[in-house]
Amino acid sequence: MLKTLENRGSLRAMYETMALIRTVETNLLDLFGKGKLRGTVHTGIGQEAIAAGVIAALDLDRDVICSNHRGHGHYLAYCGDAKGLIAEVMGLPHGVCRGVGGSQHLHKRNFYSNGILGGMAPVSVGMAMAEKTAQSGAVVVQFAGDGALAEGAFYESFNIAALWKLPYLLVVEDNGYAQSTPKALEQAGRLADRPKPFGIPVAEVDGNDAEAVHEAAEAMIERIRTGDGPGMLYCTTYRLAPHSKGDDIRDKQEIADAWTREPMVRAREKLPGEFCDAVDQSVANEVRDIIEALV
Ligand SMILES: Cc1ncc(C[n+]2csc(CCOP(=O)(O)OP(=O)(O)O)c2C)c(N)n1
Ligand SMILES: [Mg+2]
Repeated sequence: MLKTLENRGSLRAMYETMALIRTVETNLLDLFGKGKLRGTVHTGIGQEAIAAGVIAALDLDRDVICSNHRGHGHYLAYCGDAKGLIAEVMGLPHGVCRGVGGSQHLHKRNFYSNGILGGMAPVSVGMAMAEKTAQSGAVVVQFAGDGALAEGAFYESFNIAALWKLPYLLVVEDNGYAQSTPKALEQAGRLADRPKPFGIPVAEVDGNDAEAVHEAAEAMIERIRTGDGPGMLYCTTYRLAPHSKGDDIRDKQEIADAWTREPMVRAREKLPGEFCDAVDQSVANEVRDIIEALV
């Protein structure tokens, strides 16, 4: 499944990844509606280009990923394990964490997720310190939302990561909201400027453009891997689905507009239609078969 193409950073390969994420998460929402999931789900529908673009720039044999409550896309981009994820969210014993971790507590090889906002910042920086000490050459990548940047733990983590030149990349997925609170009601100043007083470089990118995300992530990771210290990749995007399920009070026109510039539409503008249709169909079949076997 997935990664049939050698160049993980090609738009075609990233489209495959995005299609897998979109299909799995759309099906998870459906399964939730049917009462088949254990606990809640937060989907990254509309934010897939960030997972696809960043993770295609990592060395999957050694780099470490620390994800958050909206982490299914990061997980799928990392390992493509749709069956392990779906079973996990259903609370089944053949889930990747035996059905005990659920949607927000995924772990496989070098992938870890946790739902406490900001909680993974000191953990990620500690892991980066361990990798530096071991001289492994690995980079630790943390994903966090715009709302999470209100947590003070980030600023202590920035300080240590910069002071000790740790191989830590924070990828911010700014979807403009923390649950139902728009960014402007929660955050003073520009979030992309937050790491600058620590001397941490920031790259700002259109988070719905998989190629742009990938290019910026590659440059940032290459620099961090040389031992030059941490960085932030600030991606602007939009969450197309509700925060978790039936809790959406955003303007309906705003959501409709966002569907016209979401990452898969954007990728399709540059790819042959037959290629995209074939990927969509193959992923739909694969996910349908997985679910039929689990339900
Ligand atoms: C410390 C903490 N406080 C509150 C919550 C509840 N909570 C879960 S997601 C969320 C909003 C997060 O917004 P953001 O960081 O922008 O991520 P997004 O959901 O938009 O991807 C909140 C308040 C939490 N998980 N952890
Ligand atoms: Mg947000």
